[in-house]
Amino acid sequence: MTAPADVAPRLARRLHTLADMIRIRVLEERCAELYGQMKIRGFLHLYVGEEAIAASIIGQLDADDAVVATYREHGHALVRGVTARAIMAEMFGRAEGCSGGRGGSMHLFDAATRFYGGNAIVGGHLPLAVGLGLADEMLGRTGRVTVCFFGEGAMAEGEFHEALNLAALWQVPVLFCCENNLYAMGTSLRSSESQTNLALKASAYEVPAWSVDAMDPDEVAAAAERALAMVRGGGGPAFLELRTYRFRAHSMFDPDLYRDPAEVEAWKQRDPIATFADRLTAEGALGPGDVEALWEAASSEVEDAVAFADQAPLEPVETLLRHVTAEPEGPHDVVAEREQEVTR
Ligand SMILES: Cc1ncc(C[n+]2csc(CCOP(=O)(O)OP(=O)(O)O)c2C)c(N)n1
Repeated sequence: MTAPADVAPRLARRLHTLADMIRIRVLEERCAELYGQMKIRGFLHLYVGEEAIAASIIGQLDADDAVVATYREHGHALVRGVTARAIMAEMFGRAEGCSGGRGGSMHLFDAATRFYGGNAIVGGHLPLAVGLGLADEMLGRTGRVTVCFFGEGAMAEGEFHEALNLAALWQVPVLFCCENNLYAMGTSLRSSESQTNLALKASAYEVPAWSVDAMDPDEVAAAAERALAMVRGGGGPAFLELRTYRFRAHSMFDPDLYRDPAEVEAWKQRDPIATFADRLTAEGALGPGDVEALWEAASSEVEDAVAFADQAPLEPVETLLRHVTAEPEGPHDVVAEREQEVTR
């Protein structure tokens, strides 16, 4: 019996997903250490435990697609193609960072890979995603998808309702990906929402919606493949509820007193990296030493990024006002241009 034609590419994609999950994990565990050493300052929100989502979904995107994420976005940026160096330099606040060192952990941005942040306001980036999708639509760039990642906390915000309503009404090509880790800071979903069936909530706007076990990369990949094909083919927006869990606290400032340690431990038993590596090994897709080699490669990549960030320069004081105020004589003096138009 011959194997279906897509078996080899599918296996390659699954191996890639495992490698990407490991890269995210190593990058972030290193960030936690660097935070303790005060090399990274400010806020730091880690994605540890949730890696299957970014790795499985972003791995399926084309270069022309767009990604918009929250402040828990280091992994999304990394698998989208922002280099570990540019990410780490941004964490360190250095000029070589992907946002010039001005954004830090919560504001990674890279126009070249169409990675539109890194957004700190809960729910604030959902309308941005609809705008990106609408722009693609209006400019006739058919076949493109904007993928928007957000936590379940954002579904309590007005922007969620505005974004889903307009995306559905105008059939905008956006895949909404709700990373439901059950807690918005210290507030559990069940203690704050009357409707905890999030796919049902999304489908109230006539958006096709599915709930997925996001501790299983194969489940996420299958759901994303179906949803992306639908959106890409002109079917309007789609929604995925990705059921996941963060293994660490909300941020480095959070003492994490609101979760039962037994609950955290139970979810850790379903660590997507360990279970997926075991599955691929059991299937014979990975041999002895293969998983260790992936961890070592990720470690080398991250250590190179740390060394790079550590010696990278800060932005000089002289240029700090660039992008803050309009250049007085430059082509971007919007006020003067507008005044000229009015007096013409
Ligand atoms: C509009 C707004 N309100 C409150 C906050 C403070 N805040 C930061 S993160 C967060 C929790 C968000 O939880 P969720 O959307 O579930 O995402 P998660 O952090 O779990 O990934 C809150 C309330 C904010 N940044 N923006």
